[in-house]
Amino acid sequence: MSAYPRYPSRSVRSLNGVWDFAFLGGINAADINVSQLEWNDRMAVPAAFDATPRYAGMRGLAAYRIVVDVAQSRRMRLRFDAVSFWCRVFVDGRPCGPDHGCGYTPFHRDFETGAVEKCEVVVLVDNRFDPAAAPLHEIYYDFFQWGGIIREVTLQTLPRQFLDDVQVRVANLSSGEIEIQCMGGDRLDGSFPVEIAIDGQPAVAHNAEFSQGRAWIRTQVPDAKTWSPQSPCLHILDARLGDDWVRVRFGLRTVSVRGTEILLNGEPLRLFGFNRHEAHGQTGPSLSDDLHVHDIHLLKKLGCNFVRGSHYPQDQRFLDLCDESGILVWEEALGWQQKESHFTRESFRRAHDECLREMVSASFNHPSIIFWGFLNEAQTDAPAAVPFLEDAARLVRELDPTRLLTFASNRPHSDLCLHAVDVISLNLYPGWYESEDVEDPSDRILPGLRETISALKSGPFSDKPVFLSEIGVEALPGWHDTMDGFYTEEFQARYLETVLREIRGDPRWAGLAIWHFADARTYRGGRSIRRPRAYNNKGVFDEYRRPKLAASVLGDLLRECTGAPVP
Ligand code: ADA
Repeated sequence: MSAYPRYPSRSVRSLNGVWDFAFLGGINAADINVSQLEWNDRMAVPAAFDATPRYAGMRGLAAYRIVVDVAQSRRMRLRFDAVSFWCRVFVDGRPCGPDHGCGYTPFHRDFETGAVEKCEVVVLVDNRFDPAAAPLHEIYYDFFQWGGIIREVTLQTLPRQFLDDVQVRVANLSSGEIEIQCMGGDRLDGSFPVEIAIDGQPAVAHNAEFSQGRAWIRTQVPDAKTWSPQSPCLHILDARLGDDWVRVRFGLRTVSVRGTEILLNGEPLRLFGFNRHEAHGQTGPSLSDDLHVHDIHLLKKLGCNFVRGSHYPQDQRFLDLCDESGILVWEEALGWQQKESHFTRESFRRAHDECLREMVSASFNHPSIIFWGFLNEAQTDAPAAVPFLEDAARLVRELDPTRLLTFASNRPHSDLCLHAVDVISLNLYPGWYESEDVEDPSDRILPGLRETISALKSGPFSDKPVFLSEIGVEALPGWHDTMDGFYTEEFQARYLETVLREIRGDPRWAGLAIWHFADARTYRGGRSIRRPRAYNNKGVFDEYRRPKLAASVLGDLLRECTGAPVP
């Protein structure tokens, strides 16, 4: 269960476990009567059903079922941390709320109980690519998209009056003053007393004026401690409204830009780390707590201070661990190389906006997150991209003006959208792609990096930070060869060492995120012709986190870059 928010006054139960299951295949949800399904199998929740041997690689409609104990005549809340790609929730045979079509964001569905003690919950889940049902999922993405209830499910009993969310912003870092945004359930309106207690200190009652469901409270954090990678101090805030009590964890830190520098708590900071897919060789997208902890340990052991959650909203449990470990995070909406045609499709815009809203709402209080991102390598040199990206940027800044905005561009010289973000981020692969014409692509690495940064130094964005958001090469696990060429672990180690030394030595780069942390399953079928093993093998670990040569040689260099202590 994610560490925060907590609801001490509500009954909150985890529904993780083994549910009834039925794979329905090519049928459409509209043709299903959930009361007449034959439950002929069982499936773990959370898990991807198509990561299990029986349903490996199968796409279609699936159904999950659980009978839950409920309080009589109460409002219940089902919270799903992620269901991929698309789902429709039923309670006692009746649809409960709208369909949900983004496979990586938390959402909830509420229902009222009558004079009953149990309710049947059925969830229809579909992992087929369907631009109408799941506009953000595309078959051409270079990462496998699994299906199922892939993150945890909880069931809450709500009080009559409740707080939907509590967001904490830093008002003044040096004094420890914070601004708390309370979101009242059912768009609370009017004046209500809200008690605020911080770190177990005596509660202070505030007369909160709710307008359209929101109220703002300013207060001081007693014994305020700043959050930083070196000292990831966290504070606990309790907010009580009537019978409801919400507990959130937050960190006091600010992130900003000053010319070409990124500042954390007013001090220049350079970022060095990895891109990480939330995927594992055994479980696919559903990582247990121990696997998340394992990855954090490896990131810290390598001396990283940064991780990009590519290319979708992250599991809240991983973000909790980043908060506790002082690893800075780039979290982004689901997307990969969106085309110009996406930007004029209303269904895509609606889905993209919803993904941004759900991501920011779920992750707001994580001090580790310093960047919001979206539209990885989208066609942002197309004219239609400009208004789309500007609108998305405006939405994110409305939702959260406290963090920096960026997107990973692979077209630095033609991009039309770089003006809309705070940090210019570039995915570059010199000496890997487009090197078919040479026998030793290594000669392309430094010229490729230097030409790009030089052009930006003199261009219209010479006053913005530039971050190398992706760079890397494939290494097949265990492959060594006297020629040390492509796909050998030696070539990858040498390539990354060259890149890391270059970025470390040129302060015009705000840092880099290596592509990527661990090998991750990608295309099935014809598209995998470009991906040996049907994996993206650019990890410095394989998909089971077994280290390649690069993982053994980069630690000292990364620690020199971040100042992290030797483990
Ligand atoms: C792109 C993309 C990554 C991955 C990478 C690669 O930069 O953002 O998801 O596909 O290329 O391995 O080529």
